[in-house]
Amino acid sequence: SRTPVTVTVTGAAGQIGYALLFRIGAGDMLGPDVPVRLRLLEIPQALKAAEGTAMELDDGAFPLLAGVDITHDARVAFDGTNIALLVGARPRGPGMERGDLLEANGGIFGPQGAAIEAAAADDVRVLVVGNPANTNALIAQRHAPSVPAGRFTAMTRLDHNRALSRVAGHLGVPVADVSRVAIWGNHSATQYPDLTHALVAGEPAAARLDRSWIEDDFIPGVAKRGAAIIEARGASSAASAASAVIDHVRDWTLGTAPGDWTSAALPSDGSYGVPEGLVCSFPVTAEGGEWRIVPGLDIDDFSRARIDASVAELIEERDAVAALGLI
Ligand code: NAX
Repeated sequence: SRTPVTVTVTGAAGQIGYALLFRIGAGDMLGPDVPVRLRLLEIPQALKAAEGTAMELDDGAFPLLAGVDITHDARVAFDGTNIALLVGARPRGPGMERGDLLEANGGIFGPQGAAIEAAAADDVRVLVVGNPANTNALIAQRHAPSVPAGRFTAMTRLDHNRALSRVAGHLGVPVADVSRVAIWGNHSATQYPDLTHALVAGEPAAARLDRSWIEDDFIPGVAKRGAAIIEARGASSAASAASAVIDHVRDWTLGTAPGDWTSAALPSDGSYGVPEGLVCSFPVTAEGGEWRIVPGLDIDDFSRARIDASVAELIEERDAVAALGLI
């Protein structure tokens, strides 16, 4: 039997953790032949709740689950880890300014990046879910200089999946018929969900979509979907976010479908005019365990302005954390 893959989940006692851990245990993330050892990182006040979740994982009797360790020490949590899912973050509290939020999260993601640098396996792959996800990923990446920068990613797969589903619902087609949608920029309200290159059953989607639907319904509907979920459910997206984590890591490790792409935020190589190093969402493919930004797409004026606006926000966040000495 194979050596288990070590997967670290931070914020494991939170609501995304609760949905995510059982999907991992069931083998949905790495495939049905890959045993997994889980490491749960939580803050001391939440360790007891994490232990409760671990008891339920035991009760799942998952054949692929080789063990569950729980700790509040990042060095222990990331020791030998192959896949690090950074879900736990500091939420914005009442009266908290954006600078306070960035600083509080810098205090989490800087040390976690340093612990990954010091302790993780050579092949470590990192996905940041905790918000502000792109900039938290940038902070962690800068604290792990010997890990290839491209191993640090932030999650825009939930936004991508929301976009796929919204197009499919609008046109009355199965989700599987929709391909080549893209999320550009920041995982925030400035993100740009792009249908310019989208296909429906292999044909250009644009031919079947009104410009006004795209601009007045689709784009704001995807960008504000998180708020709509909170309004309806009384809590932020959790199971859908966990499902997007599963999709992101599965595609990263096993590869994207031929002819299609997905979306992920990763350090820019300068593609599409996005400043190098900025953790920005792009259309991407994965092969051999590495993401590649889809090259050579035509960017029209509307898309250019939307991408630039979201990138400008990422630059502001980067400059703010630099000014705070967090990177
Ligand atoms: P919860 O508040 O339910 O859980 C967060 C957990 O993180 C808590 O149990 C807390 O104790 C823990 N935590 C806090 N600081 C920690 C630290 N330093 N080390 C380890 N654990 C720590 O939030 P949940 O709904 O699970 O959401 C988690 C994060 O995902 C939030 O930042 C949220 O904004 C973000 N999201 C990101 C999404 C994305 O698409 N990128 C979508 C879903 C979600 O909103």
